Amino acid sequence: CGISRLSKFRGALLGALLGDCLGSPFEFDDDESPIVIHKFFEKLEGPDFKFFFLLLAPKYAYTDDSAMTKCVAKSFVSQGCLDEKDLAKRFVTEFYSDRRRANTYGQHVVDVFHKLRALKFADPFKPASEQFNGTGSYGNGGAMRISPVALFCHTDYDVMLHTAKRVTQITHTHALGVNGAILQCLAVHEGLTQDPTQGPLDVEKFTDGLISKMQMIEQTDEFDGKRPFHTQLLIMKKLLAKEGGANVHEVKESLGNDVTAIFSVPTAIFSFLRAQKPIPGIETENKFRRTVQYAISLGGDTDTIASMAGAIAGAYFGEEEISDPYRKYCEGVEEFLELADGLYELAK
Ligand code: F2R
Ligand code: MG
Ligand code: MG
Ligand code: MG
Repeated sequence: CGISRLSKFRGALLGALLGDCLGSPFEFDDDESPIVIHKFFEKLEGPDFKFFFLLLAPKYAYTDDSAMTKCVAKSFVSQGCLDEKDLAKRFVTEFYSDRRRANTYGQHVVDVFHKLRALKFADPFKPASEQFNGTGSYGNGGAMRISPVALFCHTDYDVMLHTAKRVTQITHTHALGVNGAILQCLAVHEGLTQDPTQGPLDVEKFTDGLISKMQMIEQTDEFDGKRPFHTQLLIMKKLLAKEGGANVHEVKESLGNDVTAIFSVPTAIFSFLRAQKPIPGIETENKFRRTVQYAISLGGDTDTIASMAGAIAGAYFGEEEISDPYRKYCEGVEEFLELADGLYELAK
């Protein structure tokens, strides 16, 4: 591959972090127009903004998405294996020790943290299984933190699926929550294995690969004979094939942009794939920026959709495509790069 594996590992974690930091100011601000978002990105890259930030050096803060991604990566690096109890403890410690970020978490996942702590982590999956009257959460909180699994398990597909499931089930046990995380993990993994120096990405092949994998993974008995993610991916494929590109309205309507995994993970994957070609109103040649900016312009759960899209883009392009301003103005960059290096060392 023309891009080093280390660069791809760093790109994946950096992409997840920067999508979260840059998307978070717009989360659920649905009146924000794509023009305002474009100006936000132009300003970040512009000279005035650089000067302003050199003087004051504030940073765009990360939210629960990156806080939990960090825990997953740290657990792998410190334990050298999947250790569910260790990971559950890290989620809980992170939540209770970093009060600045407490209100960025999902409304109900906090109950899991309370119970895990109260039960002294005796069974790291039990509190999650009790969510929503025992149906479990189908929020995107499992998918938003899954990128380290694609890195840590990149050489073994079956271990990767198993690990993605277990990492998710500490907080999300609903099949939609789990399969959403698996799909996002597969997309990051696919990004890692493809080589952008060998010509443009084969968008159709990328999509078909995910479609056939989800067809195998989704158990139809859980959904009245249906395969929800498989179905969403087929819709995504149709949108990608549209002459001149699908408009934002139809993307939001059909793929969604909310906090559920089913209506956000395919949207993030779509953002990455759509950004392989120019998008009207997004004037940049940089495809990492195009991916993240487009994901944010879809509105709704912008931090999470941009974070997931950013992780896929970063895994595909490597860290070289992620330009300086974004690194400089976002919180946590050094720590995430160190974690990517740690995962790379484990994977060597
Ligand atoms: N929480 C936020 N952002 C603040 C919310 C802003 C607010 N809505 C506003 O308008 O100002 N972001 C973070 O939360 C998302 C990840 O959430 P997670 O970890 O999946 O949490 P949870 O609580 O488990 O699920 C989220 C919601 O999904 C619905 N839901 C899930 N399972 C359900 C079920 N079985 N039955 C019914 N509803 C279910 C609930 O509404 C949950 O609250 C990310 O966006 C992250 O950035
Ligand atoms: Mg807001
Ligand atoms: Mg968040
Ligand atoms: Mg969010």
